[in-house]
Amino acid sequence: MQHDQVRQVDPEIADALEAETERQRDTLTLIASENHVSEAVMDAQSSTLTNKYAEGYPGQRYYGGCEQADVVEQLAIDRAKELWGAEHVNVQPHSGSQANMAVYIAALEPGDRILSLDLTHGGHLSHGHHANFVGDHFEVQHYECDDETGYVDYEGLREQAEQFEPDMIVSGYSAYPREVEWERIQAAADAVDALHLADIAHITGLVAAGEHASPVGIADFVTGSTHKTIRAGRGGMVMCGEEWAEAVDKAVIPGMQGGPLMHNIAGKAVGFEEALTPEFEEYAARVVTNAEAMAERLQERGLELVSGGTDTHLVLADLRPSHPDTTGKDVEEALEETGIVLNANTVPGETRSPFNPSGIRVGTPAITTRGFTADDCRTVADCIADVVDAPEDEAVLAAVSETVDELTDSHPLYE
Ligand code: DSN
Repeated sequence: MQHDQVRQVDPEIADALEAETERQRDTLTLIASENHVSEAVMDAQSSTLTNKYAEGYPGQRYYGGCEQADVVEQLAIDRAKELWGAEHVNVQPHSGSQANMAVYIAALEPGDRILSLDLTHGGHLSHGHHANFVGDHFEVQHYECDDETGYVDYEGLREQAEQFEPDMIVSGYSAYPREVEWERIQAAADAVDALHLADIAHITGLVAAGEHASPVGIADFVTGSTHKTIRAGRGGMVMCGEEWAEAVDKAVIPGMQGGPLMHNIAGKAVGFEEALTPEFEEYAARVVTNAEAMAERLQERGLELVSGGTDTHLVLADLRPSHPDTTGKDVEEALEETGIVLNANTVPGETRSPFNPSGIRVGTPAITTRGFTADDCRTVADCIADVVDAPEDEAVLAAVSETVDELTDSHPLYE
């Protein structure tokens, strides 16, 4: 991918952009939150809509000249409604975290209580971590996954909700390999009269394609990012019932944002159009079967997986039982040398620091976009296992690097 226009003005940035495309081509993106959007989505994101201010909503803007902005945003909304079956959708949040922020602004008062999954068990910063503004502005307690099973401790969550009496329970996770039981969380919320926010950032595409149960129509609010498994333009969105529509829209603007990023909303609309096709359903199904193949092979190679497998797009391996002296960071860094890019991750019952945790998180959305099959994923799992076994062995790293080259050559990207 050439950046000739940029090059004429700014060769340093052109070099970096071209090198980034090369990096994505020549490496395997296994970061579970990343994907490779289509050139159509990127085309929309680099359109003249980047110039346009469009505060307000379609048909009700504070600025003139919003005719095309209205067309684009309305299409994004309509397509999102079709994909997820929501009554009301706001596509303006700049990210998934800001989508969550909009819900807190719409539904809570400072000091209200939030019950959410602990970050080290697979939660997210924006769910109330003490280092995030949410932890500062609200009283937050965390529920956990069961250390033994790796599944959300739904019973513990229910008991904690009864004691803590939260105003909101947050579900939906960043490093959770299993299907979330939305109804059980809703029942815990109903029992204490709490609102329920389901953050499906990681699994938007799986939910849209019916590969994961949907919380829409169960939880009061459903938030997501739009560039992960759904593979659309970068950003976030909020879905809710009509009763919350006005409060959510007001929370987004004027509550927390000014002008929407209309070029990104165009990218969301284009990606949503792509996701409404049968091809996308096939893609989402393959994301899951590829993750299952990866999980199976990693287990055959002696790695212990949190929850013993996966129902989703990601696998979380706990290195402690099989490789007590190897950390997630050791593996992340060694794999990066070979061209495999994933992230070290905390695991339930974490005993190390979040900067050098005990696990690795492996996701299949991006390699599935490149056309990887289940067999390819087993090969990738072997590469990972080889490096976990010998992260400092140069011969092993060289052999894995060669396999990565073969895999990237046979699955070209952005030709
Ligand atoms: N950074 C994303 C992830 O990797 O899960 C979440 O925001």
